[in-house]
Amino acid sequence: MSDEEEDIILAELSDDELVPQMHDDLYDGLKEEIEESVNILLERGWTPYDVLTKALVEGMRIVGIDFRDGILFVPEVLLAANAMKGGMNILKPLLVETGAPRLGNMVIGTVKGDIHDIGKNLVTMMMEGAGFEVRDLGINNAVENYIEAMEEGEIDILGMSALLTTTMPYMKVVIDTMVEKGMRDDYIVLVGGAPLNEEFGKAIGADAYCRDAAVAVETAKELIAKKHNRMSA
Ligand code: B1M
Repeated sequence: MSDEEEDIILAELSDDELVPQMHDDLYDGLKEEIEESVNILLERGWTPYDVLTKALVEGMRIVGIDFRDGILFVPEVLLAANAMKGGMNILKPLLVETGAPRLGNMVIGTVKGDIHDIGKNLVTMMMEGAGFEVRDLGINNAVENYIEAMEEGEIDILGMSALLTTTMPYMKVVIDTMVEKGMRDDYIVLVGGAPLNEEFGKAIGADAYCRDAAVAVETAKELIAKKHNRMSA
């Protein structure tokens, strides 16, 4: 860190200065600074969603570009992820806080071989905030974990996340197993993660591919409403 950077007083920056500073701090894995800045933006009246998307998610997008280009490596990206999680922990209760009626139950997890969980955690928060009850299975989930969790509770939606081109095909393993067990039609299956697209979602037999957490919420609401209409028809 340069001397100049050490002198920065975050609270004295305008919003237009603070947000790029947060992108830098995330890049540098500075968890405490990220937490302080998140609190500053909230105190200034920013919505938790705006802080999340404009400051944190955008910062992580920049990290992703330099990771791809070999400028950042795993240890640095882990620090960035840790800083991001610090910010997300402050936002979580605010995003989850809801007077919304219960809309349905979801099980979500990152697939086998994959340990990326920031996107999944974000989807979990937004779904909870929208009124869904979410059971988060964490990372690296074999098909058995998903099946067991669905069989254990009154689950409406299965959500799967994958961030690697090598792990995304595992989603099809889970869906095929659901078909084999005759349980596929009982659930709404939503998939997401940076390397996926709509075509892939269709090809593996998911109900929908969700580009981001907000789309996941909208899609879940829409498909749950359709399911209820079908059941009451
Ligand atoms: Co990884 N990594 N990583 N990584 N990592 C990517 C994914 C990569 C694209 C980076 C790059 O090269 N540009 C690349 C994948 C390349 C590919 O497959 N084509 C990659 C690689 C190669 C790897 C390793 C193999 C690196 C190595 O070891 N050499 C390794 C693999 C480990 C493993 O999983 N087995 C690895 C490791 C890691 C870290 C551990 C260092 C860390 C993860 C920390 C953590 O998650 N706790 C990490 C990170 C942070 C990233 C990047 C930089 C950021 C991912 C992220 O958190 N994004 C990522 C680059 C990128 O994605 N551009 C990269 C922010 C998050 C909010 O977005 O996860 O996309 P995202 O989630 C979004 C949507 O996708 C969607 O909604 C979310 C919110 O809007 N969504 C869903 C996600 N899941 C959903 C589920 C749903 C619905 C929507 O269900 C209904």
